[in-house]
Amino acid sequence: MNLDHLIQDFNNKGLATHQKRFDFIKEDIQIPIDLIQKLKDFQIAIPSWALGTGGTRFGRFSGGGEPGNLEEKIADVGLIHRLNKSSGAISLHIPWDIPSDANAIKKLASDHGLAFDAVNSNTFQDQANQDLSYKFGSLQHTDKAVRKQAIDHNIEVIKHGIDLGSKSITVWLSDGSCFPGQLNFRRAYERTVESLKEIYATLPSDWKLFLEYKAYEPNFYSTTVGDWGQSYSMVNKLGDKAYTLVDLGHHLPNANIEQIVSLLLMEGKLGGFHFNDSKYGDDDLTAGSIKPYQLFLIFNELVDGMDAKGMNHAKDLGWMIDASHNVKDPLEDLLQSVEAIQIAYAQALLVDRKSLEAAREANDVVRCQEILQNVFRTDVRSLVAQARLELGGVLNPVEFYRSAEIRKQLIQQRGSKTVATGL
Ligand code: LRH
Ligand code: MN
Repeated sequence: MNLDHLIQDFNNKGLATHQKRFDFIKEDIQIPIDLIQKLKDFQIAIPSWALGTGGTRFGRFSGGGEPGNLEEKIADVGLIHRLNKSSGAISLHIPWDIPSDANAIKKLASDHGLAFDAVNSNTFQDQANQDLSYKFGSLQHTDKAVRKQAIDHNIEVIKHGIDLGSKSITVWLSDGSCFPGQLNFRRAYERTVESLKEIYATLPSDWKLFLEYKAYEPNFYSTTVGDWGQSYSMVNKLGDKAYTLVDLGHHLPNANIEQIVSLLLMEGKLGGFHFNDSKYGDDDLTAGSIKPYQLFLIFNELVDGMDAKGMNHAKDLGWMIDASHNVKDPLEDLLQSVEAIQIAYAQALLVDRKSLEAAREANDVVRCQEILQNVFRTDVRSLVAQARLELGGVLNPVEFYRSAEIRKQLIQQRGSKTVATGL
């Protein structure tokens, strides 16, 4: 789908309005000279399992035109990246997206300007051709044979990642228990660490292992990697290539995620993110759709902590979305999430850290809030749009996606009943 001319026309129509907004903010506030370049360098990976309509146990309402195979998923991520020029990577989930021909898939992805971010293992479902069940867990399982099966799967996933040029694996374990007394917490922890050590031992020298924690679901009494502390303690036992991954939806209500991020970063054990938003549980909603101020506060700690360590914002952490779309068009939802993340990052880059630290040292609480909320209440969308424009993207991706009737074209090409593998 060559959209170049359509995009040119669309941008030309919106250029005058954009320029007026961009000129206004440049007059209104001091824009750091490298801000636009930082936004252009900041790429957010799209999950291969979130390009179709998600669902819950109560129902799934497919929207049609969904990708029916890995090639079509790569085309959809390529489309998102063509519009926002900020989604230059795809994160695969194995076995949902096993590449039949890794080199062909790698070529197709690079044709779309895409790299492969973290590969994800899956020991939270039993596959048709699987010998032993993960009903009672995987790396924690009481049966050594089940643990071995799960370890071998993760090693297999790393192999697929190596073939695709990925440099990291994300391990999320649904392991835990549903009832008091069901599990020996210490044994489960020790078996999980022993199993992770076998996986870690096969990591190439330039790879990272991300250990993702989650408070609950599908287990509802305990989760063996249930919070940042458990993940942090485990990755410290594994070694320098192991880090904790923060999925924003994996916390108990009202957890202070920005504080968790600040401490993991300080300890050098923050690996990356699964961005989404939630009101109650692991709702996997559009990033910034429920708690945009929290997303800003998280990026405020990220910019502060990364600069304190001289880290490269674009390269040194894993920036990935993990969402599920029950009522929105998956591509529109993902375009909105990337926009919200870019806005939070742009605002965090505008925080006057010198004045903030001075106010903090002076315990001028009101001043601290004023500094943060002045930035949070600053409309930075023209800065994000300017970065996109300079990369050849669209001024307003969602509006363009609709005006070009892209979903209609996808339904004409793929049919209304296609179902994408994933959640
Ligand atoms: C678990 C999770 C994990 C993925 C899955 C698709 O809730 O966040 O990151 O493997 O969603
Ligand atoms: Mn996740």
